[in-house]
Amino acid sequence: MVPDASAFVDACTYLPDLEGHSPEERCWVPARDYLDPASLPTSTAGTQVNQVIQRRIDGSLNFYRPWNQYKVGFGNPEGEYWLGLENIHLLTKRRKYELRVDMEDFEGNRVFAMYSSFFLDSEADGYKLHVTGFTNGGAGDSLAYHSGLMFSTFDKDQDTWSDNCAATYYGACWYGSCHYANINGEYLWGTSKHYTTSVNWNHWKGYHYSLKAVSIKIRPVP
Ligand SMILES: [Ca+2]
Repeated sequence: MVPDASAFVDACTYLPDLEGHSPEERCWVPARDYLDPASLPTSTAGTQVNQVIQRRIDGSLNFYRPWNQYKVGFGNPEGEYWLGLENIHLLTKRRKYELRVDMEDFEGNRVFAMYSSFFLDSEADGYKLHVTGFTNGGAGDSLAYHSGLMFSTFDKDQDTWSDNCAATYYGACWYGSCHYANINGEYLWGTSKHYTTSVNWNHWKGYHYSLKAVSIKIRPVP
């Protein structure tokens, strides 16, 4: 499903529409370049294209992973992928970024949520999430709740619940008590009897639906 990079990197632009596969849906950046925002590919329009920081497309990769892997990243930039909390923090502390979450269900519907401002605090501050400026692309805002919360994995509980959200809901996220978005949850292929444990974006498909695809991209803004 993911085409080769040379075919689209130069044409990759930021299209806030829902008609078919948008170019940025397929955009990627070599992992070795992630620490240098200046090395991000540039579109023909002269703007830097999106950096993919998270992508689920087919359930081929296990996302139930410990803290040290969420910190440094895992997967393949051309497929299922997590860039890594430290990398994301370093990118977003150097300059301003906007964030876009694209998602798709198993019926072929595609929606997105956009945020005009995004950054993560340092590890010492729990890689706390900061998003503001929501724009609705049909997905609804399932991330606002998570803004201001620290990141948790099953082996590092930094949520605001007396129990462990990551272990209970099989994910890793900026949990509170616990989530509206479980984008790193268990990949369960659509409607499921399981509640809140799968790849959920509650404001669009609820807690009983595991998305077919979800990706999070960030792009520098002036
Ligand atoms: Ca807890």
